[in-house]
Amino acid sequence: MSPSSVNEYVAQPQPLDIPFVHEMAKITLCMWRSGWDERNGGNISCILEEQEVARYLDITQVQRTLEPTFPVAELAGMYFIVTGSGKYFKNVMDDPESNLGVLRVSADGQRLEVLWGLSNGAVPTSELPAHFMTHIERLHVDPQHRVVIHNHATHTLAMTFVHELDERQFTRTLWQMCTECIVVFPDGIGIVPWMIPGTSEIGRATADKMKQYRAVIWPQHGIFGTGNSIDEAFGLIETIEKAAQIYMLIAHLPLCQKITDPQLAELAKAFGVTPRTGILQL
Ligand code: 2HA
Ligand code: ZN
Repeated sequence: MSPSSVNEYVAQPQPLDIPFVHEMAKITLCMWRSGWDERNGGNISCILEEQEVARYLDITQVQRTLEPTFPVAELAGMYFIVTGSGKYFKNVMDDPESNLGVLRVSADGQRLEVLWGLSNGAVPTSELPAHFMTHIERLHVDPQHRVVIHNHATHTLAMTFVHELDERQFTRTLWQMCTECIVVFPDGIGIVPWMIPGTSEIGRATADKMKQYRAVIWPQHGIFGTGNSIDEAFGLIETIEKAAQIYMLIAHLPLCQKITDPQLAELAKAFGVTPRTGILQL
């Protein structure tokens, strides 16, 4: 008998062979290496298509269910990959199954069904209220919305100690720091007051800002960025963080020149973007 006639083995995909798992492992490692996700800092959630999930996982097998403490009915039937609560971003690449989870919101919108990962009783990120409420609001604005990323971007956090927390002033300062900023986030950035993390209250406040903004700053804590892909949400945070870094490098020095508001308006026009009104002083 040849080996092929007895071979009934069906290869199971290794976690890192699953594209949406690999992408999460790659971005969490990248964010940890950037120094923005110390210890268990930061969390990510991405909307997945059912077809995409069903290609790699048995979507008929619910491992366990969780009861959210906030409303998720609008997300009924949707699939997500999320980071786990208390998990360290530096460890995701080596053990995706312990540090990430694939969830489905139950058809009645009352429960979360764990389909894969979050092994050994792990639970989704403590910031799930902010993530899920943000997904709901961003989907209203943009049906292509998919990703929410939270991290503790160093200079963005530092800037919230020394810059006034007025959204317009903060946005204008960021736009002035790097030429590309106004092109990348012409809608500006939202800021919520300092609040206790992990609560439905900060989740609601963040999601309310997300009706208008794709990025929201939590003073003395970090940032939330959203987008249609991990690249887009991460790119938005990277751009804001770069501007904040420049600010923290120059704010205490005498300036010899800067990008003027008329130049910023001209730039926006050249790139075909419309800056949020009332920010540039023209
Ligand atoms: O636990 O960043 O905001 C991770 C966090 C909480
Ligand atoms: Zn945080």
